[in-house]
This record gives sequence, C-alpha cells and structure tokens, in this order.
Amino acid sequence: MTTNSDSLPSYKELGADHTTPEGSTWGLFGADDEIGAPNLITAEMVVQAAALVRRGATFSLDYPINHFQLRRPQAEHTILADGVSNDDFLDRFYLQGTSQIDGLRHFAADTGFYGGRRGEQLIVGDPTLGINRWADRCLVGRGVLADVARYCADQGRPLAHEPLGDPIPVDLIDACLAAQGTALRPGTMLLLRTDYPSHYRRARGTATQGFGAGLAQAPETLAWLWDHRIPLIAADNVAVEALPVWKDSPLRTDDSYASGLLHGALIGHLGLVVGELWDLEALAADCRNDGVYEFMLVVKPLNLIGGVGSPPNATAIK
Ligand code: UVW
Repeated sequence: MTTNSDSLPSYKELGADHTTPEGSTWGLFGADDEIGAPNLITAEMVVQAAALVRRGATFSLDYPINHFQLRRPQAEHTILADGVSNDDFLDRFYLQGTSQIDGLRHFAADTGFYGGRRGEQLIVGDPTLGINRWADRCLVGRGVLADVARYCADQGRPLAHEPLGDPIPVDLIDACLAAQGTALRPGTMLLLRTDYPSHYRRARGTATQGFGAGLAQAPETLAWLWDHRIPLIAADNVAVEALPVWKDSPLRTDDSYASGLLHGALIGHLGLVVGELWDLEALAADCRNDGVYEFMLVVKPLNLIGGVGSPPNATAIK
C-alpha cells in the first residue's frame, strides 16, 4: 500500500483517538501492514527520483563485512575449494555487524512491536515483520544527504563522539540542509553524516562501545521525522541516535543504557527504516564537490524470511 501523505495525520494527531498508541502509525497503512514508513514512497516518487540521475555516478554505501569491530562478533568466512570451483559460507554472520538496516523485528516500542505484534510471534522461519517484507517491497526513491559533520566543522564546532556523542537536534539538521540548499519532500530518505568512521579509525581498539554523535533523544526528533514523511533515516554512526543516550534527554527515565533510546519509537511506533554504519564518505565528498545533495537511492536488503536486520546493499546514483 502507498498513501498520499497529505491525507495522513500530523505527529501530534497520531493515536489521539486512543485506538492505537500515541505517536504510532499503527493502522494508518492498513490493519495488517508490515511495511511501515516505506509506504510513504509512491510510484510517482520513484519516477521523480530517477530524474536525479544526471551523471551516472554511483556510490556504494556499504562498508565491507567485518569492517567495524564493535559489540557484535566478526563473521568467519570459509572457502571450500576443490581446485576447479569454489563455494563459500559465513559463520556467525551478525546481519547488523557492520553497515546495516534494522528491520521491524529489531526493536519494540513500550507498547509492542510495529502494529502491536508480540515478541513471541517473531520466530525463525515466519515472515511476520521480517526484513523479507522490505526485500520484496524494494526501498527505492529520492535520497538526501545532510552532511551535519561538515556543517558543524565549518561553523568551528566539530561534532564530538567520545566520551559522549553529541546529540543532534532537528534544528541543526534544518540549518545544515538550508546551508546546503537542500529541501526535504515527502518520501525523501535521509542520510545523516556524523563522520563517526573517522573517529573510529583514529580511536581504533578503544572505540569499541560505539559512542558517537547522533539524533537527539527528544520528542521533537520523532515529530520532525514523521511530519516530514521520512521513510528511512540512515547514518554513518552506530545507532543513528546519539550514544550514549543524551544525558539531558526528556525521554530518559533512569540511568540504564537503553533508557531514552529512540529505537523503540522509530522502529516500533513509526515503522521507519533505520540504517547504521553506512559509508557516506565518497558520497559526501562528491556532494561537496558539485553542491548537489540529492540522488536516487536504491536499498535492497537480503531476502531472509523473518530476518531482523540486513546489510543495506545501498547505492546512491547521481
Ligand atoms: C541499538 O540498539 C542502540 O543499536 P543497534 O541498532 O545497533 O542494535
């Protein structure tokens, strides 16, 4: 199902009639919907996105498998060779180990997984809310890069990643987009550059916790994403949002690691595609060079029935 976004409620109106949780899009795209925010991308938007391809320049947005050594183990690659042909397989392949998208099975809101599904329904071999749904749908449309790292550096206030990741409020993203001359439109997939990978390279061996600048944990962030009708937000950091959780976040209720995280609301309530550890380096350099921060974006997760996450297999085309 795709929906004309003009007919959809604002963030403030979501769940106002108390038939679904406040701040959730449950039911908006049909009672049994398992696609979530990608429903915002219409066929017409895909056609318009194709017109953004002007030079035929292509950018892979995936780092190699095992590029980062963070909290998930590395995959072990075996090649079976008989001298004439080769087969290969991966052991311990954590699908969210390096560049990734989090599927709708990854995180529940405080009211449940997207659409009100319960955790015990989300079992191996069952397609419900699996990454297979987005693999079948294909995530294709207009992408925009917000190079917040560059914008902040140009302002003489580079983003900090450790010991505390800077929270990025939505007005900072707005200011960055304005400086770039880039406008968001309904259905735009947003890529947020924090330059975390440079920090990771500098701090190799010590940056294992993945602390880094990212979205500020604030209700305004959720409202901004929904009210701009953004179906996918991906960043080059570990969690899209700031890590550790912004210490002054109004969403924090205690000192635990997860308290105040946006993940539950982003994935469980809004059904957004959340991308992490994407390689935005070459794309950002090209956008700086030609001043064009919009492109066609093609994201094709693995078609794993019941998968929780996947490498994005993402390509930007200008
Ligand atoms: C968090 O859950 C914060 O990050 P990830 O999506 O990598 O699991």
